[in-house]
Amino acid sequence: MVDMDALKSGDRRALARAITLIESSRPEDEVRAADLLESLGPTGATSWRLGISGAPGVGKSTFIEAFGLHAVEQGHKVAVLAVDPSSSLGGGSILGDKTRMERLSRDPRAFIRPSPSGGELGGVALRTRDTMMLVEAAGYDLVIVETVGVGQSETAVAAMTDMFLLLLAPGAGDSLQGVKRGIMELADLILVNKADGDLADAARHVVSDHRAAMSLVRPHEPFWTPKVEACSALTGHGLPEAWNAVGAYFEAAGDALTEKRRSQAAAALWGEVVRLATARLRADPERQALLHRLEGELSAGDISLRNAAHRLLDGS
Ligand SMILES: Nc1nc2c(ncn2[C@@H]2O[C@H](COP(=O)(O)OP(=O)(O)OP(=O)(O)O)[C@@H](O)[C@H]2O)c(=O)[nH]1
Ligand SMILES: [Mg+2]
Repeated sequence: MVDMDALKSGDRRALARAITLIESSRPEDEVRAADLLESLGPTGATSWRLGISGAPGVGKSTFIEAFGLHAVEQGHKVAVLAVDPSSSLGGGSILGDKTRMERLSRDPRAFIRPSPSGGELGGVALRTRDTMMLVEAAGYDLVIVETVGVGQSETAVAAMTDMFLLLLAPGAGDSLQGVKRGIMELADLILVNKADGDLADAARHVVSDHRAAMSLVRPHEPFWTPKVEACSALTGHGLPEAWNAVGAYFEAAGDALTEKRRSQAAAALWGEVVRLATARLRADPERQALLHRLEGELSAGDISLRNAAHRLLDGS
């Protein structure tokens, strides 16, 4: 059983137990997890939900540790969650290496949780979303959701957070061409990390290239023009400015945040309906037999794909 009072008073064991329940794929836990989430009531009224992405090695862990420690020094409670496409495929987890956030993970004002493993991206994202509600209920008011910049997961993270931060670093693979345009368009703040030592000059160039590129991108929030800044997670250079930029975003967002979250929740609801409906259809033996027949008709050219899809959905 999850002790709600303990969870709400910030008890880490109760929180960890609740997250384990949310992540469980046992059918009997589904109902308990749903009940638990409903008993939370609204969460996060004053929280900042920050998505962070960047290619492997740009310095996400180093940055989140330094940024997180800065935040707790300002009086915040910081939770770090992850959406990790590699762990969905049974590989390692980006937050598996808590060692790289050693100081933050030891800080009582911070809570770090690796990505739930297993399942497709949609399922992992849903569970991360639920976990976000739990950590908010437990009093964490800065929720950082990390993902690795390699695929679809950036979109999933941007769709569950208030602000999306893209980390770049000078060097191979991080040139303007290296970053997918679609991901840049999601960014509210681009930070060019490793602006220190020998890399400082190169970082400046990456900043000016991306400022030029971003000036051509249509802002996706009416209240905010995306910014590009340099920083060094290693030396701390530019971190207070990054913190201020995040603060400025939330100040500018004001009430618009409520509306943004509302439409994010609506989109997540439809996403979940699609996932559930697909799973139900796939599990239906009659549908499987029908699918088998339709496959034959499809390959013989007797039916169009769209008609086959309609029939599969209708079950006739
Ligand atoms: N010079 C310099 N090196 C940095 C900086 N931030 C991180 N690094 C180094 O870059 C390497 C990768 O840093 P991580 O923080 O592990 O990067 P990451 O993005 O979390 O990497 P993955 O978890 O593998 O995706 C490490 O050797 C860090 O010490 C920085 O600001 N300046
Ligand atoms: Mg990392």
